[in-house]
Amino acid sequence: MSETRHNWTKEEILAIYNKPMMELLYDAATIHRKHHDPNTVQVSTLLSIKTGGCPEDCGYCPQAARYHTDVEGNDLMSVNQVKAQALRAKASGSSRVCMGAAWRNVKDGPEFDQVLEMVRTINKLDMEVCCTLGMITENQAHRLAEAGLYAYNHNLDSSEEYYKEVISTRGFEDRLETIDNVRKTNVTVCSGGIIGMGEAIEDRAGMLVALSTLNPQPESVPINALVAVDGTPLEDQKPVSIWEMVRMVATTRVVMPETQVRLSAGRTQMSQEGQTMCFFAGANSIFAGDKLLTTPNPDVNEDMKLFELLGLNPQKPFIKKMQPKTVEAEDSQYKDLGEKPKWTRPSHTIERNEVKKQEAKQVKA
Ligand code: SAM
Ligand code: DTB
Ligand code: SF4
Repeated sequence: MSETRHNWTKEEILAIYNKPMMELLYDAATIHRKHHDPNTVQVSTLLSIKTGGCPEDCGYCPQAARYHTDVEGNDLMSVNQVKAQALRAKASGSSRVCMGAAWRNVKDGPEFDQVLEMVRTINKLDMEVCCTLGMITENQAHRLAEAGLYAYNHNLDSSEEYYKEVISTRGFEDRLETIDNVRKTNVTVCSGGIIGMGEAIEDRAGMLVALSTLNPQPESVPINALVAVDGTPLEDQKPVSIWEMVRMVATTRVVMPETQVRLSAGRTQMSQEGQTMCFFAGANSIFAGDKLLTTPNPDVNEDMKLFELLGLNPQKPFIKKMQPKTVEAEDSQYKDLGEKPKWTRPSHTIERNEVKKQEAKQVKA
């Protein structure tokens, strides 16, 4: 029987990851169908509500201002623009809209108020609403919850050790604290990471230890394959093989039996057969739409053809949890505190990030 455990060790997780493929697939698929309908896949649409110009140095990210990438920055979208996009997403079969902002953390003030209004607007369209806005305080988490937020995405990205090789401007501990702040509300937690950044298999296992030992475990775990974007410090990383992706998905499924495992960035590099193996291994969610935040994603029509071919059905909204009620701004219990939280800034040197920053300065000069 696959009971949810919160005491997985790195050794145990490595042993699962390294099982002979047929055994790993069989175990993961068996656990998957005990906890989920294997023919249902949840579909989310991403919307970049504030693009580029981010002060962080995340080595994988095309939106970091310090690197020279082709991303065009945009100010915060209007509530009406967001509503129009959400309606399009709903018409194309998505049950959730995930709004991403290229921010280090949320700042109280008019822009956050506008995001809260976006959350209220989408919840009223009877869609699940997710946000990924960087670090948030407990009060900000409560304000999002009151607006009707269904999920908050905040990735650990890698193991605590490898995280330091990729990002120097924000700390792993702060990521955990944000997840903890979300947990103090009724908003569900979406947290996962990226493979293919040059990390060891031990780091993948380390990330899964950090996620699976959270109690409760995240309701949703995105597994991203790095999209290596020109100009970022990770531009030259080799694409991860489909076998690694399948192993990562299957291992995630085994250690987090109840979570929604999301096959996230990197699907354009995967064949339909490869994605099918990931679904068999326990992935039961995808991001649909021709764009992720700034990079390409498979065509929606192609995704829907694959669903038809495989007999997969998109999940309806609010199957796992009731729709949150929206509290209007004027009735809110939680005030704008004008908080100035002190999130840590480790500031160690990551050689490849420095090199890319210097190169970008020369291009811009
Ligand atoms: N700025 C916020 C933050 O970092 O929390 C929210 C947006 S951020 C783009 C959300 C997540 O997207 C990151 O944590 C990372 O896991 C993923 N991501 C960003 N760039 C990626 C890339 N090139 N390939 C794969 N995943 C990526
Ligand atoms: C997640 O884990 N992956 C999504 C979502 N959460 C926000 C973002 C992927 C971004 C890929 C790079 C880009 O398109 O900018
Ligand atoms: Fe900024 Fe988020 Fe990109 Fe890091 S991942 S540079 S915090 S947008």
